[in-house]
Amino acid sequence: MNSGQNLVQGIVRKAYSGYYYVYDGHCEWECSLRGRFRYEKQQVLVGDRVELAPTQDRVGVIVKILPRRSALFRPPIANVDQAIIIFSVRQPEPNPGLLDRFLITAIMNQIDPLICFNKIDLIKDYEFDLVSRYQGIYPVVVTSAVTGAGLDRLRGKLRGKVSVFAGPSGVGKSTILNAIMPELTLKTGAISEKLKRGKHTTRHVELIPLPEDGLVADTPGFSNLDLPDIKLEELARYFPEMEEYSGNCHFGGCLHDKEPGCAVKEAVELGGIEESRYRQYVEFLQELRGRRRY
Ligand SMILES: Nc1nc2c(ncn2[C@@H]2O[C@H](COP(=O)(O)OP(=O)(O)OP(=O)(O)O)[C@@H](O)[C@H]2O)c(=O)[nH]1
Ligand SMILES: [Zn+2]
Repeated sequence: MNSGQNLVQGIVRKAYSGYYYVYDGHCEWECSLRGRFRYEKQQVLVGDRVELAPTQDRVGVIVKILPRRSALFRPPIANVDQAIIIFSVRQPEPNPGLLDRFLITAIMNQIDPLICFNKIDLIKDYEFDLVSRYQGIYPVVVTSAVTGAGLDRLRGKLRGKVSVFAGPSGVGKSTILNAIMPELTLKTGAISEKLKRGKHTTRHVELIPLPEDGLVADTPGFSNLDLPDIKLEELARYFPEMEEYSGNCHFGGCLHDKEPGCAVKEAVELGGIEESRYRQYVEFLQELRGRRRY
């Protein structure tokens, strides 16, 4: 290969049977991998920033994977900036414990979480109590894919970033994606079909370019999520609202559980920390403790 050749930089948007589709910001290149990658067992993930050497019009060979900022393995995708964690306010009812598991998983993978409560058209009161559980801790957007409420705000949050839509099945992930890109409805419809099939075969991810800059991947719904392995004393880091207080606990290494003089528990009593979040923290603590015995 001619080393003086112009290389093109882009992001791997999808991978099918040995071919990688790389988006350079304007158009898509169908690429194979230089043999060396297979030899070195270096895996190219959707989301990877790569350099490709053009061989024909819109066809090339991936010659280099640029350093990854982050990598998720379920779904397999690299360099995600943010996870849009979508839960519906009804149908299905939201499960806050599961939402907290999604949050912890995102943070652990260096991905900024954004919570989206969808199907707001199904309830009367906009201030349903789950919003207050997260407000001020994580960005929260409230949407309805049916009425269009909140979709402009969500669109704004996706601009210029690589995002994944995550959340349980049936909360409206694909519907929102279609609603924010009306001009691509047919195409994304076809994509979600593929995604659904993907669930039963190999897991399949695809980054879809948004009309206003930014890439989004839809993922199949997860109905459960294992807590990652976290040291007990590190669990509080995944509850940012506790960090503000934990320095004032009487004991260094306080787990904010049964210890006396715990500033976190005091903040819960005084209303500085949402009690339901604290109870979830204690539940996770028990779960991680239980795991350690074996
Ligand atoms: N009332 C109401 N229904 C919605 C809304 N958004 C989606 N739905 C409906 O909810 C159902 C599930 O929507 P999907 O978009 O398939 O959900 P999903 O999260 O992609 O589900 P999976 O693909 O299983 O992960 C569909 O019948 C949608 O029409 C909404 O904002 N309001
Ligand atoms: Zn404490």
